[in-house]
Amino acid sequence: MIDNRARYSQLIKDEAQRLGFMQCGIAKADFLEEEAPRLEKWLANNHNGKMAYMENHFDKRLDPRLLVDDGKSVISLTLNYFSDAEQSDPEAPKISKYAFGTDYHEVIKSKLFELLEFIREKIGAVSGRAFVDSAPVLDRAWAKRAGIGWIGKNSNLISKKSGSFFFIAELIVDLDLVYDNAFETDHCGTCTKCIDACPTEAILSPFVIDAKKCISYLTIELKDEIPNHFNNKMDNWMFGCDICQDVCPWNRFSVPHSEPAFSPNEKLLEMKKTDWMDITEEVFQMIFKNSAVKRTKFKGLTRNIEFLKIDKA
Ligand code: B12
Ligand code: SF4
Ligand code: SF4
Repeated sequence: MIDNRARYSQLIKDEAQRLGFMQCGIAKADFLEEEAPRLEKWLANNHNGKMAYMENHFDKRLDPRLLVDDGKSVISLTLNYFSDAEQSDPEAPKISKYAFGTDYHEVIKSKLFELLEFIREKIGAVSGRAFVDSAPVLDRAWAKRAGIGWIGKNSNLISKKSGSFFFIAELIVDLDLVYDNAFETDHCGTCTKCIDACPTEAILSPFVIDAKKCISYLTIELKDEIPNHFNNKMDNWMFGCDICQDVCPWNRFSVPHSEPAFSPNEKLLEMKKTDWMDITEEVFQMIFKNSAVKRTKFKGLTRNIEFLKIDKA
């Protein structure tokens, strides 16, 4: 019998590239032994804060075979979101690059479904599921296993070719494929730029983030008031934070994405500080129509903007 695994793996990688994914690697679906005690400790220390969903499905998060019956392979995919566009007013409250355009969940899901459909068409009756971000899957651990990059001290997955401004997604399938070598080397070396630059000291030690202190958590995930002790520490971020990636030397190699759906909303880039301070729900709905920023709702974004007013006081 001819072993088709190599041919299938190549077909999948070629199609992933055609769909616009930046990198594609494949790992054997297995228990994440090294990550299990780290995740357990992270949760035990309540580094997840009020993200209760991180406590759910502990076993599934560590074993993809519990998510897809007879799952054999995890196909890891990355999609570039780097943009060199900037908000025109340097005083305007800042928004993370990843949220400039259309919500990435929508954009990536449709590409993943196309890839799964392609696999079924070319290879046969393959069972599988598509995951991006919100599922109980350790996206970065899988991308590392699939040979895409290493986990940096800021806990982001970094690729030597393209830095870290990319999303990670997976297809978990019941198909045997050829597995890439895990990325075993660390290229942070003695650098500590991300740890030194984090304004809220959220990077407790290399690789360990206390989400409760991270501006991304405070501005997006936290539904309560932002605690007062973060006054003057938010560095003018109103949605997400890019600091620990902006300072990373590996991001000198980032190139702007070519995904039309991620093109920045022009109005968003033009808004002046005063426009943000006076933003109405109507303007919010217009600018963030298909954006991930809708996640905070108008109420959440204005809470963040209000907090920055105190910040500047
Ligand atoms: C919860 C979450 C957050 C939380 C917590 C962050 C965190 N570090 O966990 C908050 C809200 C703070 C957050 C912020 C951001 N996030 Co987020 N987030 C997630 C989510 C949903 C789960 C992450 C998770 O499982 N955390 C649990 C902890 C335990 O995992 P971990 O931090 O990866 O921890 C590992 C390391 O600590 C490692 N470790 C511990 N000790 C050691 C020692 C050694 C030697 C080594 C090698 C490793 C190691 O082991 C742990 C287990 O694998 C993922 C999506 C997903 N499903 O994976 C996106 C995800 C990680 N986020 C993403 C992004 C883009 C961001 C932001 C950049 C957004 C922004 N601009 O505001 C920031 C970056 C902040 C930061 N420095 O991490 C991307 C990262 C892409 C990439 N290139 O890495 C992901 C993968 C979403 C996606 N699908 O693209 N996020
Ligand atoms: S995203 Fe910002 S607040 Fe969060 S760890 Fe990185 S630098 Fe710190
Ligand atoms: S800034 Fe330095 S330490 Fe931090 S992730 Fe980048 S290379 Fe690693």
